[in-house]
Amino acid sequence: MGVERTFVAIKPDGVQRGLVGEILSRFERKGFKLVGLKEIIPTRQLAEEHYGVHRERPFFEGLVNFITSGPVVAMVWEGDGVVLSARKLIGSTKPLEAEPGTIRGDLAVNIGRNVIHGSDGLETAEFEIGLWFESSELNDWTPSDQSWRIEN
Ligand code: D4T
Repeated sequence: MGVERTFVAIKPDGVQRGLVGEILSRFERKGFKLVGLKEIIPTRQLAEEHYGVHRERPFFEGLVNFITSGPVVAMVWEGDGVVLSARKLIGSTKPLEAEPGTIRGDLAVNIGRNVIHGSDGLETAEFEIGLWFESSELNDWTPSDQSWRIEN
């Protein structure tokens, strides 16, 4: 399938605060298609690979401790332009700078507890989907109302 996919994860703070349904519904209502979903407490190895680009940053250790501290809801969403659009739905990394109407703008105040992650580009999305999911965990399916959401 050549359709665009992105990786999104509700971090432990979002799960602990009971925001899973609220966040899922925003992606559903936008019109994207959920093709993978699971709850997982990440191993340190998974967390360190996921945040590998930040390995030298001072917040790396705390970030890995946090992301491995409890359940994460890992998702793959599909649709035209979904990588960039998901970043827009999520909002700025710093919740206090995130616009109202975005997930972080509405639901978070702290950069270290910013509720959700979304891949920041096509290549990152491919890497992160492969890191968090087996291909057998991803589903190709056609929503019965698809023709109402996309131009055919
Ligand atoms: P993630 O990757 O979690 O979606 O966040 P972003 O893509 O929006 O932002 P990022 O990669 O720059 O940061 C990754 C992660 O690290 C935390 N963080 C970041 C932190 O705790 N302190 C900091 O100073 C920064 C820059 C928040 C998100």
